[in-house]
Amino acid sequence: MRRAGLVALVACSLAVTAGCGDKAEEKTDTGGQGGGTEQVSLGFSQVGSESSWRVANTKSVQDSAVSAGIALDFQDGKQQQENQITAIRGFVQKKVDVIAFSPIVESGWDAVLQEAKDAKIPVILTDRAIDTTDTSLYRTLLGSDFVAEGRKAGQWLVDRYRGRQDDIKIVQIEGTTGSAPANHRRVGFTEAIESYPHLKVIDSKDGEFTREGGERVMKTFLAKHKDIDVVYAHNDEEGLGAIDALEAAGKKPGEDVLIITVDASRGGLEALAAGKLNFVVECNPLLGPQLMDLVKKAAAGETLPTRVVTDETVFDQAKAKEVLPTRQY
Ligand code: GYE
Repeated sequence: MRRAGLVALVACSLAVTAGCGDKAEEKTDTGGQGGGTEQVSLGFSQVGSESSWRVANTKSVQDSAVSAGIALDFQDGKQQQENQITAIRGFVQKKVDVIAFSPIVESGWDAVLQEAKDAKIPVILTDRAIDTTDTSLYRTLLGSDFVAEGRKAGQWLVDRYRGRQDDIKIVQIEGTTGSAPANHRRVGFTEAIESYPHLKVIDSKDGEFTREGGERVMKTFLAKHKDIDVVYAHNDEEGLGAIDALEAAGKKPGEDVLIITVDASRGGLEALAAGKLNFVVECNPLLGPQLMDLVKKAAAGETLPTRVVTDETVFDQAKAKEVLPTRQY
């Protein structure tokens, strides 16, 4: 039985409450940190735990649910879309008040989201977008602008090699194939460099957003291509994996080969401060507090903005050293 329902049942048996059993009366007053509002139940399906970004995101969602007084049903998708679909179906059966999820890939969600819509449960996308023609299947998308992140990475490269005429050979380690951040970070980067024909992407491969994936892909690039100048990795873990592969091949990451990554997690910023990465674009995982606000509004039947974009910056070595002592993740 879902938690809100269980709490309501206990409340009903303890007090004579007019209307117990009503859909609206099923919820109960949480008091305390919930600020006296009725307890809302949230089903949340996470991608997995592939990166420190993801771990920080999970913690942010869980901590914020506690402080917002929201009953969270957290399900780990373990990198599989089928697991996420099963979780969402489960949320519909449990009749949670709101469903939120971070879709591992962009396509293939229409059928299950239609089930949520039929059950009148509002859906909030967090972190990653979906590809659908029916935007009524979700209420809002909270998260970063991945195209902008890709552009920032590309722009840094344009500035770094301004005035150079010789070919600069770039390899790209992409995030999970079919995911919004991989698709959009590739598009933004390509857009930023496309008017500079000497900036050449000579190879691009999926590193699954993991350190092992980044290392494996970088090894194949090193075996295949001579004189790689730049690595553009779609997240810090893949960049750290590329560092491992370069060092194993006797090369100096950050000097012999420049590396750009996205996320700005502690591990990424440490490698940047140590001069092994050269530029890191920030992607903020601490979406929990904003998500809980949206959840409460959705549960109250309020209209949500269709898109909520998070504020983000970029880091060079000096800035990494400056923020590291207080970095939360
Ligand atoms: O950049 C990466 C994670 O979807 C923004 O997923 C997120 C990405 C993040 O695995 O580290």
